[in-house]
Amino acid sequence: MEQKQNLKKISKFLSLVLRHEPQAAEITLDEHGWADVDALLEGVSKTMPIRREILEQIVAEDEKQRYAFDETKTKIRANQGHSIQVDVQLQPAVPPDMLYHGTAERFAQSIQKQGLLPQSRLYVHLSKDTETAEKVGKRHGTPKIYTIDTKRMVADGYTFYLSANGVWLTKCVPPQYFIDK
Ligand code: HQG
Repeated sequence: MEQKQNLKKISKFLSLVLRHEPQAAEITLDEHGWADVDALLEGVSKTMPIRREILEQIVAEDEKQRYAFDETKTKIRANQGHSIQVDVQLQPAVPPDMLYHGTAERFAQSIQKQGLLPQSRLYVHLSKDTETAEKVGKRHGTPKIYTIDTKRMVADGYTFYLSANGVWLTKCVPPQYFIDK
């Protein structure tokens, strides 16, 4: 059994390869974000050798369910979080009336002016509860949580997507949809 810390390190590298820089493992992703599992294992082995069973364990046990195999288990992709242009065939879905975005206080001034922008990623990531948003925000510094009036956004024609691992995504959130608490 691999140590938890080691699995985390591998998972981080997988995120890099499958969301942002496939070239880091000398592989390519297809238009739907899929990587060939054999090519990935071989490419990754130059940086950190991993066995297929370990990859399977990470896909099954990752705490955020970040990755998925296709039905044949010959392909793997990240469920969300990409910065490169791939179409992971997200399904539009109707969100709960409110969603949350965790960020850092130091971004608040800019967010208040511009709203939430995807920055380097394809979408703005929204959480279904404040606990999750808090964790996301802490990654960047002292957390600040925005409550979003998604009901009104839907009424105004904005589209939302639910990723395979339960993250809500949308292209942008203009500041008029922030609910002041
Ligand atoms: C901020 C993790 C200034 C935004 C998490 C965020 C998530 C602005 C940062 C997923 C802004 C981008 C994504 C504006 C947005 N001015 N700053 N107008 N609009 N920002 O990492 O949402 O562990 O790209 O608030 O759990 O923090 O990787 O996005 O702070 O689900 O699987 O710009 O990544 O998941 O940061 O995180 P990120 P995020 P994983």
